[in-house]
Amino acid sequence: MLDKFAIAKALREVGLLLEVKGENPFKVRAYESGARALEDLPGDLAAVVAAGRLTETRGIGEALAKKIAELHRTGRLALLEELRAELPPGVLDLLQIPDLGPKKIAALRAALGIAGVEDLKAACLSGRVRAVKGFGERSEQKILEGIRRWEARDARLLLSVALEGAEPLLAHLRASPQVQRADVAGSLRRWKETVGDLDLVAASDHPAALADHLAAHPPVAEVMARGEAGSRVRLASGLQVDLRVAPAAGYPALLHHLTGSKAHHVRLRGLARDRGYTLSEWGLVRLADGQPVPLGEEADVYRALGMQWVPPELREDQGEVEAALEGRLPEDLVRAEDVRGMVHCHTQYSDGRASIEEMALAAEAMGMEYLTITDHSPSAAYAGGVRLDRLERQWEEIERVQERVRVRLLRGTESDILEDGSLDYPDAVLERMDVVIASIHSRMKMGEEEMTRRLVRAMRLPLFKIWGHASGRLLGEREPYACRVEEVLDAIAASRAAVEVNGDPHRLDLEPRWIRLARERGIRFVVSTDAHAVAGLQNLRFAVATARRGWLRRAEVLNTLDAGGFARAVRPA
Ligand code: DGT
Ligand code: CA
Ligand code: CA
Ligand code: ZN
Repeated sequence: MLDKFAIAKALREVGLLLEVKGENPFKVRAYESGARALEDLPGDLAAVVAAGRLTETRGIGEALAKKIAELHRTGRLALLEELRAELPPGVLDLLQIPDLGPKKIAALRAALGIAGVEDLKAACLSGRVRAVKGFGERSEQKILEGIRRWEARDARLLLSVALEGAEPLLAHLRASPQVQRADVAGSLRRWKETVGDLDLVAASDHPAALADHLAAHPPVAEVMARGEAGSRVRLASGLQVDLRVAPAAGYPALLHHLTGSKAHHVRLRGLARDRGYTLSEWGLVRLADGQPVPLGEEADVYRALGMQWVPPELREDQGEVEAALEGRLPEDLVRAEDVRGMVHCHTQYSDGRASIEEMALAAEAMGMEYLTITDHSPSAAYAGGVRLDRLERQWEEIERVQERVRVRLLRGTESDILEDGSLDYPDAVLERMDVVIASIHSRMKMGEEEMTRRLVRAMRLPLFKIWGHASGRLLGEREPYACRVEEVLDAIAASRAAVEVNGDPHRLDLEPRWIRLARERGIRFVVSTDAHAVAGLQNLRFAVATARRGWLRRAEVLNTLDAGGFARAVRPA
């Protein structure tokens, strides 16, 4: 059965396809507004459909209600399937190109058989578009420019890249005397692994001056729009930034609104209505007398609705609303300041750039009590895996450096999980380590059955190990390998093992939905950096954020223990 967001998406697609076909604009718009109404529909969709009460919602008429019911019941819509059969899939992308409306698309399709953006780009580059009636050299250039912008807009950025763009911007805004407060909102504040665009919020009585101030920031390449409520700019890096401005009294509601997620908000709006309020970016308003509830902080929104404050990382409608209403949202989610040791760090012995001492001093400067030195094992030859003779030398060096630093150095390895599920290095060597991380770096394309068996076997080995970058995904580059994760988690729960939350911004692995399934099994975690240089130690914040998105509490994270406690908890033998 489809949920309301999936149904809304299908309705939008119908609207767009009808638009390309040149249908009556009112009909086209009905699908878009119907989709929006559906997304904001409070309560249980199944009940509303069953009771035939869809049409009670403004924006949903008789005809649309039928289609929603059909989608809800069958997961399909005959009309949508007809339209898809009639039009090539790429035309939806064409509609997204600025200045390219349905009429022009129809003309280009008829004259050149353009079926998608790639076709259109090629046609522009080879000068075929200018030959079509109604187009010219100038419009060809404009279309190419539009395609370039569309391509840039389509790309989602890594969390870390977005954060790098956001931090100086935020500092720039906060430096303005006309700004009382400013914060990051949107997916970045929720620490999502990728970010579509940056949302910033500022409290100020001078929105126009603030728009100028933002435009004067050197990384801003283009001002795309500006008005009383804020402005939208594009940075030279391609990152799009939405700045929204409100007077101080309206700031908490605006920050809350723009933090999202949309799904979380839909739930809160429903709750607000049940309690006699409306909640929007403009504030929380009592329906009875139209009076706004004064909000000093974002937390006041939740207080007024009779629920716990929900940390931004949890605002995804994944059960946090129910938990906050019942007061069972954990108050002790792991925080960066809880972490007492750096786990999963590489040095020059394998593919790291820093020496043992440099890593140690950097960890010490960050206030860490211990650091695990976990270079690659011999099988990872491409990454300079440490062979036995060099391992002896590394251990000697660790001993020497230990005399000069306060931070406790633990000797370990990131041992390859070999094809058959055994670990690299002989057992006798592994047993002499302080800590063993076990990761897959080879034969990642094996089938689900074989991969699951390989991992279950590795996790069941008697020595304690930490499953490293568990899913193997590289964001935007490599999908997780095929594997029945829950079966591996079952094996971990029954053996001596823990799971890593890897803070490398390309990985952020294990991802939150799997973390939650592991938690349910009582599995323990580490938050790690996978640092290959001193700078990589800063990955800790991404690991912590990802752990929080998976609802991990401090007590579930082994490297919140002191050095002695941690060493006892992870001792291999
Ligand atoms: P992104 O940019 O794709 O990584 O994800 P977000 O969550 O930053 O989304 P964005 O930038 O489109 O909008 C920022 C927030 O504004 C979003 O998290 C919630 C709110 N918002 C935007 N559009 C809607 C909407 O149509 N309905 C509701 N309820 N909230 C919205
Ligand atoms: Ca955003
Ligand atoms: Ca936005
Ligand atoms: Zn690795």
